Amino acid sequence: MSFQTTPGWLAFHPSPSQPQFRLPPGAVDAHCHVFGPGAQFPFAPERKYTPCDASCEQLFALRDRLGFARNVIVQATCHGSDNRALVDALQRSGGRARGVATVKRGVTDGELEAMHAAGVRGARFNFVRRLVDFTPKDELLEIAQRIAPLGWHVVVYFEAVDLPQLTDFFTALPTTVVVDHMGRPDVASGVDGPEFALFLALLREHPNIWSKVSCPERLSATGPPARDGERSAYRDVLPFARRIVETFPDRVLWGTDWPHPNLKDHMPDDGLLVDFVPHIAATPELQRRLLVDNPMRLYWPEEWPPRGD
Ligand code: 0GY
Repeated sequence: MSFQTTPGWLAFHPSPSQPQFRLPPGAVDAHCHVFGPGAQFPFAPERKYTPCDASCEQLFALRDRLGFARNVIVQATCHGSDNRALVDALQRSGGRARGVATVKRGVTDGELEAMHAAGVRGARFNFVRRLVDFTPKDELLEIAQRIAPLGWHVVVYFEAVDLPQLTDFFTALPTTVVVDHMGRPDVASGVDGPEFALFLALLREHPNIWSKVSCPERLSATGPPARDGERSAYRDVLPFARRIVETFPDRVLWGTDWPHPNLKDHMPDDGLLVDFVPHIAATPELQRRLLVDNPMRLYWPEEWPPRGD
């Protein structure tokens, strides 16, 4: 099947630069996607956008170029709850990728077990209205109860403005809960503003809730580097990510978000995104927790901590 991309769709960067920041050995890109290829893995009829193809081979080439050891591949909404492209990518990764799927109420135990065997370790609940239709909370809670015995966690994606009405649901979930992209704060409202305070309070009061400190390119108003060759970018997002990393160093994850769906203004250079990391995690210790210890503990617990023999 061939697909026409959404008008204005920006394709991922064709030749990302080599990061200046050297990732610690074993670093995990804990938020990235595969799209199709559509001819092999058709996009879902209920999707809200049609992306360009972005295959697992291209993702693994980026992993190697940037210096990551592993990936966590997150099911994108353009594939709905058809996880075949995700599972195929996990199976082709040689054990170097784990996944977060989208599942619906009708999923069978056998399907969950097959996904687990392929490397799925979480289910994603999406509350961003431009991306998905509404799913009733009782259905999501039921799914969370089904996946909990497998040791999976729940990944949630929402806009900061919706947090007040979602908090009761998040705090009732029986698993670890990972929030995508810092709960998408409006960075113009300030790192000490009431909206971000609510998110910090959620993390402080609920030790099972983690945050990805990813996607400065999505959250920034100041944007990418002003001139060619400058590597410092997305300065307005820095204080938000830094606050979370320094306050909750054992519950943070980072990922590229390749291939960067739905960006309208610019497509980031993934090398520059990696160079953002030492600005939000300033010490080797914080960098190691963010990029290695935390994702390994969550996604490869059988290998973590490593045995010292
Ligand atoms: C992201 C962000 C977006 C899209 C999706 O699954 C998706 O379609 O997550 C977005 O448009 O903000 O994390 O990739």
